[in-house]
Amino acid sequence: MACGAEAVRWVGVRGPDGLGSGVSHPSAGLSDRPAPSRAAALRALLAGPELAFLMEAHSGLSARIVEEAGFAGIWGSGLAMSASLGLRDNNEASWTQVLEQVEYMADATRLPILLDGDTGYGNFNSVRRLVAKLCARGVAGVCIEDKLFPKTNSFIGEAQPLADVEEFCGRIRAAKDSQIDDDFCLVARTEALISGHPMDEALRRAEAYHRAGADAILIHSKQRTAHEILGFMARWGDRCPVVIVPTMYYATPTAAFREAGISTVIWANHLVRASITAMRQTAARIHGDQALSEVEDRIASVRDIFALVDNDELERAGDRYLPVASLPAPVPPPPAVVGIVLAASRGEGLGPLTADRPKCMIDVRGRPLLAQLLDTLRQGGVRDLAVVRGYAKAAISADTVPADGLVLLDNDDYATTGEVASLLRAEGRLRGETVIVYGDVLFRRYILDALMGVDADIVIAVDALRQRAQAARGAHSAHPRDLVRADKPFSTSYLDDAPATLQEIGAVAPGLSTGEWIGLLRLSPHGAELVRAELDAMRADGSAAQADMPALLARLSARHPVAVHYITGHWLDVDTVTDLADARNFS
Ligand code: SPV
Ligand code: MG
Repeated sequence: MACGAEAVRWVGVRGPDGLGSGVSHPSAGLSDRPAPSRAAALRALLAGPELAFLMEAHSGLSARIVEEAGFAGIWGSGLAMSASLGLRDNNEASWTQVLEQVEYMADATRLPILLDGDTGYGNFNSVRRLVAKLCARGVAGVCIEDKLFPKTNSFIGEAQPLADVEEFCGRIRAAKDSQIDDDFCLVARTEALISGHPMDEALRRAEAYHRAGADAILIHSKQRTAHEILGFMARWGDRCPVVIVPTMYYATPTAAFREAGISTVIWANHLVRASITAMRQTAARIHGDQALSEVEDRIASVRDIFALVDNDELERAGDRYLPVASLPAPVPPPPAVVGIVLAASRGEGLGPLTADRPKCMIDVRGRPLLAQLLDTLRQGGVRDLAVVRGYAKAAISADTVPADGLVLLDNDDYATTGEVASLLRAEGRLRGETVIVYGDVLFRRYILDALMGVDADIVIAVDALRQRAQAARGAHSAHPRDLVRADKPFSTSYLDDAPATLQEIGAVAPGLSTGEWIGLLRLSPHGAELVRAELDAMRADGSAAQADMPALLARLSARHPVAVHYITGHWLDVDTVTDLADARNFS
């Protein structure tokens, strides 16, 4: 029987034989040809002509992320798995605890997993039990190292004692005799170089392990360059596949490994290390702020968690297995929120930076501003997105911004028309809940979330502090046309939660302005109808071609309440080089 011959991902569900070979999804019919076992997949990676890569994972979730990234196989790192349990890489977790951990990983992905089996957790007998259990749990292979139980991580201390060669060969033979799947892979790792022995000893051991039946040799080194590894390869040739772990010689170009004829590179601990950095930063920020708003759009969403653990599958399974009467009435998904991004203008204030692209395509920290804006909109649930292009329109394309269902519309008269003319290009999309935004604006996602929650047909986001902040910096107000006067100013009072309504927008008289519109507005389905009607009226009276968005909002507010949602910073637009410098510091 093959280990883990799943055709589809299964979520902790065993086949009828209880050995993980079954297909959990009944829709995969009996006539479906079984996919090759995961052990066969690992064997193909190890023995194949191309340089292969295994990425570290230490949990079901990280295993999913490795698969999502496109890797073909997983390294079940002893260091990362023990660290994720808060334990040391000294066999503090028992081998059955490791088995449970790797089982979660196997359940969470379809990828072959090479488990770091340390020394095999004892002698030949513990290796036999380990290999049989790994096969039963759909794990594709195991790597054992020629050290003594309990092990110590290779990067701690010097001259760790090695196992006797003959005794270690017995562990290898015991492993190969215990595998249930012919393709199960045993990788024998020699620590000879790590322990300070000469290359001849490393080669002697590798040869002995190869003869004992190892499917591949892992040659480990803790040097800062790959000279030991390349020296080993020069003498080893192609006796059998060689696996390496370039944690210490990380600066070596991957091409050098390819040229040396190495079979497989293990990126051994980089996800657990990345998660430590991310968790530390997030914890420190929340602790310091005693609030969440700064971190919300820098971390994965709750919806992302649901997707990673495949909540949809559970829903589909409920449809199959629950009695119909007990099923909750299906809730239709909410209609997608429409997003219209007005990105037609060049941005004269940016001079040569916009010679070949509109200002929304200027790089801010390595990504065009518009790409970041689209990400924020999508994360906020605005999915049905259209961008109205104009100046240097070829610069905005599916190659340069995240396309995912994006519609590109053109205002080819951008040089002689205003923003309302651009909005008219997207008029047909003004149906249902709609967000309209300038293409050169970046804002934190919580601002969009808050706008979506305002109970009004038309609501605009207004910064109550920007003018004050600019005055304090000695800067003039960059956007007199976006100044706003509402019927009440921003208030920090807990008790003052009455909504504010727009009275005037444009060049508001000095001293009367209560804030600055940030270029972001949200419409309810009825609000979208009101805007369509106003656009019709503007077309009829001839003002549509030249009008800017504040002019449209001024007209709307004369007939309908336009709610003002005050914010205090956490946004940027890019009109000048100073704005751009600010944007580049906006993370
Ligand atoms: C592991 O990832 O646990 C390894 C590789 O064994 S190393 O830490 O380099 O020894
Ligand atoms: Mg290890």
